[in-house]
Amino acid sequence: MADGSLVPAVKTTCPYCGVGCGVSGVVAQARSLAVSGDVAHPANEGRLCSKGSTLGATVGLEGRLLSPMIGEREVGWSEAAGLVARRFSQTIARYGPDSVAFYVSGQLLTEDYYVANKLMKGFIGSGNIDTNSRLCMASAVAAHKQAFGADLAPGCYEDLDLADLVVFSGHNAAWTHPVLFRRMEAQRARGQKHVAIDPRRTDTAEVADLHLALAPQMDVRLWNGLLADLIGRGAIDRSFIAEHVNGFASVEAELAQADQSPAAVAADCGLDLADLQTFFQMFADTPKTVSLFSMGANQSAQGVAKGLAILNAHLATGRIGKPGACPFSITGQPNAMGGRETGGMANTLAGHMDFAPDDVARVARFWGAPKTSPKPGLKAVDMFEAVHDGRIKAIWVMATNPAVSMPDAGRVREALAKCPFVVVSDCMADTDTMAFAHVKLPALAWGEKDGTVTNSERRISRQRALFPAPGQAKADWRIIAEVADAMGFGDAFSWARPASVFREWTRLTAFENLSRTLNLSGLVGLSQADYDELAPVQWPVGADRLGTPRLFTDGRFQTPDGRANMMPVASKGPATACDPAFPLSLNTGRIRDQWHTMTRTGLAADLWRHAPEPFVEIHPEDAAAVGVTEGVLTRVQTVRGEAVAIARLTDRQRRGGIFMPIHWTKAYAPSGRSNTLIAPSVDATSGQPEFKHTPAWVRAYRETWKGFLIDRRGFAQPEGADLIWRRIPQTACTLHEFAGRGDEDEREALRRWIGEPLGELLSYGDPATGARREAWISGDRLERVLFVATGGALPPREWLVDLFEQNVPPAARATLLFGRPPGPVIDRGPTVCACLKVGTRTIDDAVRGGAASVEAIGATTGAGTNCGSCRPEIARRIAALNMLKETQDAA
Ligand SMILES: Nc1nc2c(c(=O)[nH]1)N[C@H]1C(S)=C(S)[C@@H](COP(=O)(O)OP(=O)(O)OC[C@H]3O[C@@H](n4cnc5c(=O)[nH]c(N)nc54)[C@H](O)[C@@H]3O)O[C@H]1N2
Ligand SMILES: Nc1nc2c(c(=O)[nH]1)N[C@H]1C(S)=C(S)[C@@H](COP(=O)(O)OP(=O)(O)OC[C@H]3O[C@@H](n4cnc5c(=O)[nH]c(N)nc54)[C@H](O)[C@@H]3O)O[C@H]1N2
Ligand code: SF4
Ligand SMILES: [Mo]
Repeated sequence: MADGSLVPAVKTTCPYCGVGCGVSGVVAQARSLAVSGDVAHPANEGRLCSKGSTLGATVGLEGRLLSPMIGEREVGWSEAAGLVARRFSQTIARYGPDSVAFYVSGQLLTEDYYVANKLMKGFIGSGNIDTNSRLCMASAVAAHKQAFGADLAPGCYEDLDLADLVVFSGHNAAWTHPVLFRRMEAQRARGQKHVAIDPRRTDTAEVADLHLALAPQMDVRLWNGLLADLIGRGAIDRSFIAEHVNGFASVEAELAQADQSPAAVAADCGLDLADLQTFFQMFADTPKTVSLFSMGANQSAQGVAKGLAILNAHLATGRIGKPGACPFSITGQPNAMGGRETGGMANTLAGHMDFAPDDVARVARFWGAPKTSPKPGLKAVDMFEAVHDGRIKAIWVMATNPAVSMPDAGRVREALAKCPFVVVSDCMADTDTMAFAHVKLPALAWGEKDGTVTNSERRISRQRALFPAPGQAKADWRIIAEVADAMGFGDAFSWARPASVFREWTRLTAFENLSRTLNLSGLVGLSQADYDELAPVQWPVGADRLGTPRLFTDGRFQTPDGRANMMPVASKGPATACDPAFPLSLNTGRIRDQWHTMTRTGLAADLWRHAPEPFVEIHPEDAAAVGVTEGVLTRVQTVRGEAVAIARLTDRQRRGGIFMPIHWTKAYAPSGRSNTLIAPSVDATSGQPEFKHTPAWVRAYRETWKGFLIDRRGFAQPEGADLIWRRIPQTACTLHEFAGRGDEDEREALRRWIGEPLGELLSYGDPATGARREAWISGDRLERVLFVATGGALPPREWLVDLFEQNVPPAARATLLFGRPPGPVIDRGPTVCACLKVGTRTIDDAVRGGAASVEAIGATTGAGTNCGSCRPEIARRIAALNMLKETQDAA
């Protein structure tokens, strides 16, 4: 409020990861927002990570799509929705319902998801709606269905507090679920033990009690070996198996097909025998064990088998449905769960119903939709293949960026470019996928949307609007309903508000429900006020509306006989083996401070400082073998394509493996995109791609010149130029790093492309080498700095970047072209703590000043005291500096 009195906080939910933290937001003026963690939300009890804490920096209207567009023409909603409806209807009339598709996202709200699914499966009559959860959760879903009879996540976050042992399987929780990780870290004080199973020594693995750096894709071998060992020791729960589990004998028979001795298992997994035995012993000794599994398990051509192998170990030991004991598939996106509930996947119907004839008939009855699809549709990879070969002629993409995030992204781009009709709904105007859209539909963003999401522990929370809808943007569910109306299905899509959609959805979960665990009967008929006030609650929700924290407490599962299934699984290793041409296993995943394709976290300058450029991590010995050194631009090639990234040499990487982050796009680093490299090998059951392994090779890029440009505006890579280009947003300017292999003409073309800004030019050039330095100043405001070199080092960028935030002091003019301040050089080093903006130098100084623990660093510098996701990195710096000191002292 203008008079400065207290503005009421709005409680909502973070739009990023599946932890589902409660956020309390206070809107100051127009689009300015202060956020803090909601202390009353059970998922986070007031904590937020670096991404959640910087939400306020992402709610401006810069870069938003604010009006529907047909081609490059802004149009009204009726024209846009009318065209989408007409083209979809015509395509269906001519080629049948399976000639169209929706590709949706775990970042839609449950209400959006429900409406999209109702339109495609119920009224268009095709199963062709799939979601980016196919790239994320599909393997866990399939494993849950086989073992439990339905896609049911057994545990809850309280189990993570109560556990005595937590196993992280392919899960870098310290970076990807930081608030939960912090919660578990707190339990270590009372003795909770952590084991990380990951080929890389991630920040999660680094601080764990035990790290098993297994060879890529060997998880099934490891978990089968564990189960065999448990059976051998008599450490399984025979009475639980007798009462509640089918299939134990067939699993035992399958185990007998291979040598399960710890020595054989350790050898195949590339592990130290003693480490493996330590793990087996810890698991055997600890009834309260939670096994978290994430993308290192799911994103595999044997992702379902990996999940089942983990579930088998828990079923055989009866460690499920008990406080502190469960297998726990952790979800990535804020509403991955909601999508699974409402039938966002091509192979399920809404409300955890499948394509069994009875289910189809029931859903059709409920919807009054006799055309309801009787069969599943195409899964994501097959769906884009069908777009490529012309079977699908119209596709509508909502809240996901497949031109970046799908495997073999080059082929997906080809498919989109060929597709006769592409519709994209997004809140941002210039995503890589938007570039292919014939019709662009402006969606509400986080902070404007209103509805529900379900987190990893089945907890339904409200996302609430903080701002009014900007421009013409509309809620996703409403956009879909308007198109449905224009297609002639209006009666079934006539909700007035999200609460009306939610009520219909809850009624469906309860409809003729004799055995489905997913039942929201207690929320049926919620009034608008109740919906507005809805407190976070875990499904199933009965009449008392208290919800259900833990499933299977009575040992009953959702199978016909109420017993869980242990399923025999055999280890297969990677889908494609490495060979002399492609000797390295390319693994991909997330960095700490960015969210996926960076359309939103990319708006917060602070989130760029931890890892500003695409990189490839390589073991020093593998790098040495091909002449790649620390910090050089490096080509990474697979049979699918090539990318160029900065080499980071580290022994945290296994020999024979390399790692690239997934986040870079055409918008930020066209040649740094990981997914042009990824082969689309999928799990035969789940259809989930093997994102964690593609055979690859690396070589130095060997640029002939390089440079950087700091400008008030951001520049995309010059059209047609064969440069390695990175655009790195800063607080008051954009830093661009580039390199090329061409000659003077290439450098001149770049200068022409960027043009000349306003102001006075200070410059230095050396025609002999082609080196060039320019600074443009208007008044005492710095407009641009351009440095180009054909050899030698370039100065640090930090001081120059900082100058854009202030006036250029007269003394600085003299040293601008050296890139150095007149006085001592500022060098904060890369950011370690994004929340408190603390860099490596500050931390190193504190260590040298005597701070000997993560806590002491926190007390002196503030680093690590907010979300804590940098704590492992701080611990590593302390250890490294202490080691250095010891060696120096000894010498
Ligand atoms: N900062 C941040 N957090 C996020 C996201 C983000 O974009 N940024 N995205 C969210 C989403 S949607 C998701 S799905 C989650 C994902 O969360 P995580 O699954 O934790 O993230 P990833 O980095 O994809 O992969 C996890 C680990 O799997 C390991 N791995 C690779 N191959 C294997 C293998 O064969 N076996 C085993 N055991 N491990 C292997 C990788 O080395 C990697 O460290 O994160 C969520 N949280
Ligand atoms: N190599 C490799 N590839 C991977 C992975 C990997 O580990 N390795 N991980 C995979 C996984 S687990 C995931 S989840 C995917 C994620 O990949 P994507 O889903 O493609 O990534 P996002 O950047 O989250 O895309 C979300 C898009 O929706 C927009 N958006 C945000 N909110 C809304 C909204 O409310 N409405 C609408 N209409 N639009 C909105 C955003 O601006 C953005 O363009 O990537 C997958 N790809
Ligand atoms: S852990 Fe971070 S990204 Fe995930 S929900 Fe919480 S604040 Fe958001
Ligand atoms: Mo994900």
